[in-house]
Amino acid sequence: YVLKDNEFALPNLVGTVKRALDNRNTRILVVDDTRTTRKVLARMLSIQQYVVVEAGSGAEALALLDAHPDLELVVSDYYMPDMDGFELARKIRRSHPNVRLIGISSSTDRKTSAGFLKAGAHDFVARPFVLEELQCRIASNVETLTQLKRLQELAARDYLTNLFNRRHFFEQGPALVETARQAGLPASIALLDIDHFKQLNDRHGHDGGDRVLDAVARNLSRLAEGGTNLLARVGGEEFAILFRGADLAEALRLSETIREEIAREALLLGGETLALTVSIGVTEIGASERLDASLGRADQALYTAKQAGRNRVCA
Ligand code: GH3
Ligand code: MG
Ligand code: MG
Ligand code: MG
Repeated sequence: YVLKDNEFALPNLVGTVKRALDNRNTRILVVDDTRTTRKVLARMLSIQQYVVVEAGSGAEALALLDAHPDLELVVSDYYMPDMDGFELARKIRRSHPNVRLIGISSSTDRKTSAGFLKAGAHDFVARPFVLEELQCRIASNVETLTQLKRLQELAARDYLTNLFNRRHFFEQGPALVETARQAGLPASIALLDIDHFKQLNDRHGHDGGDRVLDAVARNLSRLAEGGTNLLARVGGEEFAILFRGADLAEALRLSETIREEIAREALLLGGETLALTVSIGVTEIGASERLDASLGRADQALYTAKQAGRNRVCA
């Protein structure tokens, strides 16, 4: 199949295609044992500004997907010597469930497209390639990827503060603790609760309280969100920080700094300067301990801090 240069002129794009072209940073993996086919596809796709990576076999494709989590879309041939497209599709669906997969089928053989769909592919493109069909099928899959990412982001965030929410904390926390363990490092949790928040709500209304929560969240992001920490709003006016690589002593030091910074910050609300303080309970996460058990212990330490007069850090 020989592509003439004028075939690359973009037709009048509407809807899906147009939107997907706004998401051109999508990385596409093209898998085909025939170099010529790979090059034709790669050229058609890179003309549309997608970033294209090529693999000459199923094994190479799987290795590339393992090494590059930013590869989100795979276009795969069927006939390949070591591992055919169906087997590759099944393997990708098992090992990389978020990757979109498009099979290449010959337009004279409908069984290949059916086989790809049965093996878990999301779509297929027929050969010989027709530029507009390829564009549209790629574009609609890219759009699905974009929407999924948007939904995942929404599901992980708290609407008021835009911090990670409790669900995300419990979904991602255990894996973060595990990476610390594998590196031989400790991990700790701090549970932070705003002092006398009810009074603040009573005095300034629920909206005022919300603004204070947002301000505290922004402060915490600045103080505690970083490469090795996981910060989340885990309750109404409760926030949790998972410190990776910090033992109890280190987590106590970090929490004390956070407490001081928040107490120092002057918050202006309804023409009034608020003296806002927080209490923090800290605990080190035990080996192979469940995250909710660690958080429960941090909650007990928080209770101790409240009993001892608030605006303090306890273990
Ligand atoms: P303590 O020092 O013992 O923590 O006292 P407190 O008044 O902060 O007591 P508590 O933690 O039990 O009160 C939490 C209050 O936070 C109760 C609830 O009405 C309020 N709250 C929870 N979520 C929100 C929210 O999203 N917005 C606002 N404005 N208030 C909230
Ligand atoms: Mg082939
Ligand atoms: Mg509370
Ligand atoms: Mg409170």
